[in-house]
Amino acid sequence: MPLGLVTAGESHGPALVAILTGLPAGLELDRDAIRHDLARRQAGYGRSPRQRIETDDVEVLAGLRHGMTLGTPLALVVPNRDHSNWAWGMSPWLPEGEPTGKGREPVTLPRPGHADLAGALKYGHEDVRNALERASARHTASIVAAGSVAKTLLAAIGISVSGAVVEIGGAQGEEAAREAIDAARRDRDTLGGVVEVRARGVPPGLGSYATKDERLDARLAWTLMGTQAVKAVEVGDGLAIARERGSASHDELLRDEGGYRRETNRAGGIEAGTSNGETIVVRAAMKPLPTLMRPLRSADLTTGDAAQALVERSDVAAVEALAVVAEACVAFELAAAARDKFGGDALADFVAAHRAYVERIPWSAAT
Ligand code: EPS
Repeated sequence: MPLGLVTAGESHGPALVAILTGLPAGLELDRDAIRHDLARRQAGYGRSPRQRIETDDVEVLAGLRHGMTLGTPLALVVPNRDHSNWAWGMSPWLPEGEPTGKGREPVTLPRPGHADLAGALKYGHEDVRNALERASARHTASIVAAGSVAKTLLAAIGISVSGAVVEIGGAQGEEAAREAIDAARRDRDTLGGVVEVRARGVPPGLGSYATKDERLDARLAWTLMGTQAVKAVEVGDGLAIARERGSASHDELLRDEGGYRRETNRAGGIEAGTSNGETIVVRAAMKPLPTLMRPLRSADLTTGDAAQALVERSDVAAVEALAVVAEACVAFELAAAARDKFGGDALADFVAAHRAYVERIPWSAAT
């Protein structure tokens, strides 16, 4: 059974849900580690006042007993605390009683850059809210919960994954980034940015050149591009080496008693869709958030009249959150690729297969 993930949940609905399949039995999960990752995703300068309402936590409904995975589907739930303010507006069933709280009025002013218009047209929604609720980056809380579990599985075979901010609105370094966010907030504007994820301890041979579906770089690009607001993905020095010669852009192979090694890592740890034993390095670029306090031009969905786009409570920048989300995405795909390589419906078998493999090949993890 390959490692799989299905998520569900609307931004202001009762909860977000993640169901993981194919997790080996016998993996000990740490509730605090998942909580820690959920809190990391919520932190960051420039987030919306929504984050003062939410204190994300995880509930487990299935697949775990006394902290140990059972080898059965693992069902995770992250409740939306803000739902209490939207209980009528986002009621799963036809609500009873007088309309009350948020979400009563239909939204008909699509925001440029958001899912609003495409979603309303595609699905025939007259209330844009029916599209924007699921498209919301709130969804990433369920991805982070699943990614946290994936990181625990990877840790069992010595792989660690961490995400970091590279730049926000073109500004590098924390102080410059804060200033850029403050300036954008003053101008009632938003910012995007770039994040980087590094995975250490990945042995050669995860993924494969055999088919497109198996290529590890394709899987990482898929999961990162599938994340809200991401518009570009880069593996290693992908963009820079497109302008250089081959002699300057490939990582030469050296061999010592530890096995093969490279002095450079311009390939970002992946050659021909297969991990090569170096640290995996991927970057994702995020567009500026489309909910603007000084809205762009739009046209009303019902009347067709020119209007300004919807103005809602929103973040100024969520690049720090993306660093945590991208880490979770990469961790999940690496865990899936490791599960493909090492099998193991029981954790001990997964670990033993990894050990036998790394003993067979001339490679040792960098220290
Ligand atoms: C989001 C809009 C904002 C963000 C939200 C993503 O939500 P709200 O409209 O409720 O203020 O806060 O992100 C989260 C709630 C979160 O937990 O990350 C959007 O439109 O994508």
